[in-house]
Amino acid sequence: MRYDWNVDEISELFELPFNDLMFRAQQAHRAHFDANEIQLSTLLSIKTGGCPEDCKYCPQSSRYDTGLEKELLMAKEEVLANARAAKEKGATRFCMGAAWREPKGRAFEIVCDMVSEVRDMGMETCATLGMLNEEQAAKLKEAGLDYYNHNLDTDPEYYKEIISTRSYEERLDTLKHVRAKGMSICCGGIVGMGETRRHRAGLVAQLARMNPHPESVPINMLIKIEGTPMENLDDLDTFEFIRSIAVARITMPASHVRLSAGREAMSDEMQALCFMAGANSIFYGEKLLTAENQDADSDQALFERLGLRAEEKVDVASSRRMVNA
Ligand code: SAM
Ligand code: DTB
Ligand code: SF4
Repeated sequence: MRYDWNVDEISELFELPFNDLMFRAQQAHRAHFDANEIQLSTLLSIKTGGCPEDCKYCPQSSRYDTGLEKELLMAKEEVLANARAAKEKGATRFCMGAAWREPKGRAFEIVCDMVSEVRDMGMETCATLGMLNEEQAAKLKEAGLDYYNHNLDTDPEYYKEIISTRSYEERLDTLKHVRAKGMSICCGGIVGMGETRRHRAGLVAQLARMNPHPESVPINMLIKIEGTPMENLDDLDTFEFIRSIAVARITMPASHVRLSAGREAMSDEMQALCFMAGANSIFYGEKLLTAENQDADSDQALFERLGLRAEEKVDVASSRRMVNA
């Protein structure tokens, strides 16, 4: 496994003829995975809107008028009912997201309880709650959290165009605490935010230089939300999105690369190309956090047409041993 990728090398991958890039990605994919299996994660927003951060893409920032109603922390029973429904539909991982800068006080304790109870249902647990300190990471681990999602979002240089209220370094610190407490990392970014190809290569370099690599790498296509500063950006060339997935697959061959936000606007053919480029995970269910997603029925129909299968639950501890081998 390589952890020394530099931005020039990754830019060269982006420059490859499309067919060559896809071939390289498929070789990497098949060396580590069954290429016809897709991991299914279901998201739930457990605390929506009113976030003090200024992430320019985000419908949940209180700085933009996106028409979203700010809500209180969802009741535990409702969260558990959602997790049960997700499990019944075939999801193996349940990810709870909160529009917080960082978790605090009683709400954090309640989230830890939610994590424990979802894990007791036999699902993998994931949470995305903003920045964590060492103590919070330890508490989540103790509660039974398998994965923590915290994205780098973009290249370190381009980052200052997107977010001013939290630094890149702070993000890396949170990831360090998560890793130190023995949880798996879900970390990726967004493409289509007006960045250059070099910036996309820079984001992938940040991820692929982590040792070990993040176990899950969500690649999000920007959803242009009305009311955010990004609502009128030009669309990214769809092949460039597929290339980003392929480059993530080649540089982090044993990680689950997730075709994440933006799938609702993608054709079946586009999604099939993303799977061919090495994506082997999706968000499954009608909603992401606040935005629409493909519905489960259309995903099942697409899987049927492509001969894809949902991945069975893997033992997190043993997959970690494989990654480190
Ligand atoms: N508040 C926490 C945080 O930012 O760490 C957790 C939730 S936040 C909504 C999780 C991730 O969703 C962001 O890091 C970003 O990558 C992604 N995201 C948010 N809005 C998006 C959009 N409009 N399009 C694509 N991805 C988006
Ligand atoms: C990730 O990388 N994408 C997800 C998840 N991690 C938390 C979130 C996408 C959010 C899209 C906008 C919304 O639903 O509000
Ligand atoms: Fe808040 Fe997370 Fe949205 Fe940023 S991405 S505004 S931190 S909810």
